[in-house]
Amino acid sequence: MSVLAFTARAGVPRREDRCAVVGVLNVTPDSFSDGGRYFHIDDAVRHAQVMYARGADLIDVGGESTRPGADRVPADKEIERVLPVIESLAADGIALSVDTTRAAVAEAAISAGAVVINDVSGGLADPNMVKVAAATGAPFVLMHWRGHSKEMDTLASYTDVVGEVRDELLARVDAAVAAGVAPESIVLDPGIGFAKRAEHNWELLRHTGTLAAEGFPVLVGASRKRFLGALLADEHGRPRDPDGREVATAAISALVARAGAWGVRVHEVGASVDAVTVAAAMAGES
Ligand code: PMM
Repeated sequence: MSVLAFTARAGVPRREDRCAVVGVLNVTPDSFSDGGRYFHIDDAVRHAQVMYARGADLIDVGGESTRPGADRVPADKEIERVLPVIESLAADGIALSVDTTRAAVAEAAISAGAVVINDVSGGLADPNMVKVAAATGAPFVLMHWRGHSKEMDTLASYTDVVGEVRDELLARVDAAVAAGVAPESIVLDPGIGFAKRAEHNWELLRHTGTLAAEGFPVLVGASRKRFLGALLADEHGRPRDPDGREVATAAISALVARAGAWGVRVHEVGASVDAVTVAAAMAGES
């Protein structure tokens, strides 16, 4: 069970004993690795309860797929997907974040009991998002983003990916703070796989400590992503299926935990809880 208490206006809680683990709950028919599996409320709620029991500190509920090329979902549809799940899980005392780029969805989710806003666009997609984050006082994850799913693969152009991602994220921090978001409620995320090619993802992961040195908690979401499928391709160059990327995901969880990440966002919670627990023990933290 989680030891983290996410409270509005109290900043981002940190675990003393290990890196936090955020469980992914995509209530969508089309996410890249678990699309459709938890589209029905009962399945979604049950899966979240299992992840929580396995040690998730937070469950990240999303109603719009962000896989490359995905079509957008209207806001009312997104709300319709996530709200019943959030209401049910919040009633069980489970800590929830809402994974959305829309202010209206974030606002509805927080009213329904979510305690963290996770915006993969870092406040860029919807100008009202920073205002909602400021008004609610909820911890606010700003992820590095350059454009919606349809166009993001064309935006993966960098000369210094680590420096550019850091500077673009810090610009989003400035925008959030200017709108009234407290700096202590901000979490930064390098946006693995979003407008990034494999080499960019590896470079960013290698420099997790550089982003963490900015002083904000850092969340890393590498779980089952395409670059792991490519790394683990078979002898014919066929990428490994998402379900077969779990050991690689857990390895990344251990390594970024060691490099100072605040949290990892993963599909298979148990494996990453074990991985970050090992990382903490190796570092002499637990
Ligand atoms: N990745 C996805 C969705 N939401 N949120 C954060 N903060 N960081 C991520 O890397 C991230 C995210 C896309 O992957 P999914 O299909 O596993 O949800």
